[in-house]
Amino acid sequence: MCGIVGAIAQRPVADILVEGLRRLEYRGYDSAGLAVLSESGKLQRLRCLGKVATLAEALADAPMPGTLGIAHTRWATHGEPSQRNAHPHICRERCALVHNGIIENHENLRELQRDAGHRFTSETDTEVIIHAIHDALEARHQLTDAVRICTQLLHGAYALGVIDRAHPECLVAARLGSPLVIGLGFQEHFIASDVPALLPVTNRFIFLEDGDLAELSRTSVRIWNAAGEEVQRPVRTSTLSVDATERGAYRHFMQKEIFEQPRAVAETLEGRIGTDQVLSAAFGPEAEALFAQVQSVTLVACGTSYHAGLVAKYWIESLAKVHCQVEVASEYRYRQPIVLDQSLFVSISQSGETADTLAALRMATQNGYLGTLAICNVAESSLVRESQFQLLTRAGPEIGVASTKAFTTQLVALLLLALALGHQRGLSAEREAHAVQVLRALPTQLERTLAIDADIAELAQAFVEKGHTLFLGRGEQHAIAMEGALKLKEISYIHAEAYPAGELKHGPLALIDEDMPVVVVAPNNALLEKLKSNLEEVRARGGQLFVFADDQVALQQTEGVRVLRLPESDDLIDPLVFSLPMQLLAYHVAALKGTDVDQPRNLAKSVTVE
Ligand code: HGA
Repeated sequence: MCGIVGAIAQRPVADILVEGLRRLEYRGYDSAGLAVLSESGKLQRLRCLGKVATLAEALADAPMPGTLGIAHTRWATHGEPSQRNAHPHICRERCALVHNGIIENHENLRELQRDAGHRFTSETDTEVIIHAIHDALEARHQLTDAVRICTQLLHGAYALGVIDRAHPECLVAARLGSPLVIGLGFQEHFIASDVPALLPVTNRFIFLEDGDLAELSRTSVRIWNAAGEEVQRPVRTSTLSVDATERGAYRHFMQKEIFEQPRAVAETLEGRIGTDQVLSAAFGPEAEALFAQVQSVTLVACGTSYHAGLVAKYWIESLAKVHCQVEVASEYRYRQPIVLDQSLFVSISQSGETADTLAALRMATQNGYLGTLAICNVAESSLVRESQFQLLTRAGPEIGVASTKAFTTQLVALLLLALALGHQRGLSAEREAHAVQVLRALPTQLERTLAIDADIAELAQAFVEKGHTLFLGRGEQHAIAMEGALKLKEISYIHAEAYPAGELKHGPLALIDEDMPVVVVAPNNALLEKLKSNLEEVRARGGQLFVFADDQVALQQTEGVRVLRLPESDDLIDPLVFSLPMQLLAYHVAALKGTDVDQPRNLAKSVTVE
């Protein structure tokens, strides 16, 4: 959340900064701004309410020449989205700052600074940072030292980019709890919240660690760790192409990402399954020994990743016969959970920077877990670095705020985990071999399932005018119903709730009428007959049913019951297969409504704040 870009170069940087923001816009898009130091040493600043495109237009009207600058796209936490709250924040026309994170002691600092004569121009928590840096600069500290002194005053989370009129050769960055990378060019250096921002200018990156402070000039990069020691961090070359973050011929990133799923799933499986078994070494060389000891699993995540965890509970219990609990990270981190003996802690996150999930992992490392495993889409993320074991999903960059391919690749990773645990705990060789075969065919199965797209585009008409929708499923499909409801809420703004179908009669049935479409996830499995009875209960009360079923399900399309057929698939992978129509339904409803599919209101991706 919130995107930061900074550049120190031999060439004008304003356009590089704005292009970087455009590529980070998935992180926040309520306002945007940049500050550039002019050749004459003046701080120029431009800030706009709204999206980066508005900023780009304003910049075209009033160019900002200069070779040192910082920029920001905001997802407000403190203070409404407005021009005055947009970053960069400036103190006395001298120094400027962009910030991602939350300063928890901002009220105390604000009071002290006000008493000391500072005038506040925003309601943000961020503004105290630039005043503190200013005061250290006025006390004759160099910019890097001033930022160091300031960070010692801060409680909370931050990624910072700072420039100062008196230091035209210097861009300073710092991070604690929010991500920040350095991009290395030839006689030019950059900072950004995420790699894609800088792909047009470099493919060489340094990933800052928590507590790091960095000083960038045109020709050098120096980094100090949390203990103040100068350190060398490894330089990594990104294999991402600039195109990987482009929309191509698709109308929206979300649509592109839905259709990328067969490939993303195939890549996530690559090298991780053998002829007839899961290759446990894919989790790390010592994973096999660890899995042999596991007696219980705790899965912790937020949002869509949490839904992936809910599905995995069924797999882990049935395949590995291991106790499994699934927790929402923002709740778990503030509980005093009982950790069972020989318990494995598994965190799930697309970005690996999700603040609550990261905090839960940090708590878990103190709580006597047998081991920690991260399932994540970003190799260099904090979650991956701080976990003992990792299994990377290989979804590629996901730009649409509503997660799609990150979710299905998480499901694949979790199914691999369930099988690897099962392998150590008596899962029969035949069952494992069968699962591996099914997984191998999964990308093709998903490809075939996507052929339902045109039917769903037509079906979406029935939802556009509705204000509420109910999603039903049983067993692991309840989690898929939850994910379907979440997708619809996120991008179409239609209220949607998911229930285990058996719970209908305990309350939600009261809501049913012809204005409340009911979406049902109905694969041909052991619970189908029970589910059918629940559908009768809806029909008997005039509810409109939209049932996603596979070819083998004996269900008639009748008045009030619309049946959408998916190609028959194995029970094991049904949660993956049935995720696709849920995503497509939300997508087409939102596209018909004309909402901002990729950047829905009030939301942002990569939730790096609490
Ligand atoms: N707290 C700052 C930055 C917000 C942020 O990082 N969001 O993800 C603000 O509200 O401006």
